[in-house]
Amino acid sequence: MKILFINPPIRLTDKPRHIPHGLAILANTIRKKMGITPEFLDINAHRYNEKQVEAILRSTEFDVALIGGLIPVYKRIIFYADMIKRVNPNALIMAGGSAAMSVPQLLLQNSKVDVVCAGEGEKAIIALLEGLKDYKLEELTGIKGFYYKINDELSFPGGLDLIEDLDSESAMPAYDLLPMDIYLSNPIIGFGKDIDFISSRGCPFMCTFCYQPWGRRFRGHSVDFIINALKHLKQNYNIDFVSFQDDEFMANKKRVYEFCEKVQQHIPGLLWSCTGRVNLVAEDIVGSMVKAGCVSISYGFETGSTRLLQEMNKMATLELMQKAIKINRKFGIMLPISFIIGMPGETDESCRETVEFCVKNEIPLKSIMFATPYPGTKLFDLAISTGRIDQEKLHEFVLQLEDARDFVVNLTAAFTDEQLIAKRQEMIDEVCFRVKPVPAETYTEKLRNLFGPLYENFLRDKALMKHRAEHGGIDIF
Ligand code: B12
Ligand code: SF4
Repeated sequence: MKILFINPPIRLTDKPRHIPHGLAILANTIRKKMGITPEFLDINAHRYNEKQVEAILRSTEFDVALIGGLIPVYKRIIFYADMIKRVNPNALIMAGGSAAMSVPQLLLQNSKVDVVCAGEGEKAIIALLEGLKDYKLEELTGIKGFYYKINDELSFPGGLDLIEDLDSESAMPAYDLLPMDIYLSNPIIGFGKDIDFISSRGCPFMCTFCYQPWGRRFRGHSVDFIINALKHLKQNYNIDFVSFQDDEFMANKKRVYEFCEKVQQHIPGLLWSCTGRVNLVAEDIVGSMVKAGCVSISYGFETGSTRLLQEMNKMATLELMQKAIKINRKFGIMLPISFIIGMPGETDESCRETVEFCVKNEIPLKSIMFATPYPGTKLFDLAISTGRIDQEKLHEFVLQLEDARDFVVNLTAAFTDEQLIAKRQEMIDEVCFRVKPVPAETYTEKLRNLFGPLYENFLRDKALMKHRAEHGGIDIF
């Protein structure tokens, strides 16, 4: 059986920096468990145009195509599924990732995809592919973990339990099948060769705008698994930096401390960043993290309004947010913060509270997204039940979804669409006017302290500097 993985393009306004973890993990799982080495067509990394993709599909032999990603690739899965069936009508198309599992029926009804993975792919894909060696798909529709479309009929025999032990049942991404040189030349947060890594699944919190397919139970890879993967990345790709993209890297304190103890011992000089949460940071843990090479902890503050924090179930307070700012600043590490405008209940007054919070704490309002009801979230259910999204036009709605910097739907009662779009810009402008920027020399000094020679090399690379100036925006202190 010949298997082809396809990573559709995402965030075309930016360079490709994030490796397709889900697909690359499955590619490695298939190689390990079935002894088949799949082909990997990484359209996102290479930014192939349609003609190039079609030519590659024509010259590649494959029986099964596996495609997936997050919700903005929904439309691209549909597009490439069409192309695949045109080029290779007998190929079976399987889709997964949040673009597929948050709207499985919708995707099957509106595309040439045959099968959608309903959750974690590791166990499910092996069961299905093993079955396909001897049987046709029609005979396998009892295998759990997938939605099937056979002769336009949809069926779903049920989901699978979540993986208990990620170390033994999941795998490291198949880095060798990816164009790592492309990913490593586009740093995410750090300087030098920066790679992203996901070391856990699940988040104990339930913010209303967030999609949590893995539920509230935090499941982490062991520290030894992480260290082995990072050692592999150091030895094979000479990485300088790791950006942990976990939903909540700090959810398990014990794991964080153990990681801090071991990382420099095994990979001396490695720098890293991670996601944090205001109720999980404290001076002692951040101190250990910084000693172990951490240079950035990012936070979703979302709003300066206590009322809205409660309404979005953020389980955070303005006091905790201020404490997190102080801690990051005390240790001199970066402080990327994101905000949301336009949650249901947003008013002029709550926008004012956000602006005043930023001004008081001297935070630039660089990253402020429109509240977007992504499928699978509480916000999505609310937008449907209140008629903000027309259930009859769900497919059209999902086709529009991209980056949350783009406005899609107004969830507020206080603003018209135009007012909300204008409000966001007003807030950015006002904070920019009232918060004094960190002087250039202090800023350079801070980056030098954190990154040492990696920063000096960056200063010599004019192209990278230009790109970072245009697309960076996360190096806030
Ligand atoms: C890294 C990441 C990104 C990266 C993209 C990486 C990439 N190359 O695709 C970047 C930073 C670009 C990104 C951007 C956005 N993101 Co994002 N991102 C993530 C994050 C943190 C990790 C994704 C990941 O790799 N997970 C780990 C892998 C192992 O899980 P997985 O992909 O789901 O794969 C498993 C299964 O789904 C399945 N599977 C996956 N693919 C396939 C394919 C087949 C054929 C099969 C059988 C199975 C299968 O098997 C895998 C192993 O079990 C997730 C949060 C999360 N925990 O997943 C959010 C997440 C995916 N992002 C999300 C969102 C909303 C966005 C944005 C739209 C937000 C924004 N603020 O603008 C932007 C979109 C930008 C754009 N213009 O398109 C949402 C998606 C919601 C939804 N309903 O789809 C998530 C879930 C965050 C959240 N909790 O709400 N994101
Ligand atoms: S926004 Fe962060 S803390 Fe809230 S549920 Fe999502 S991952 Fe968890």
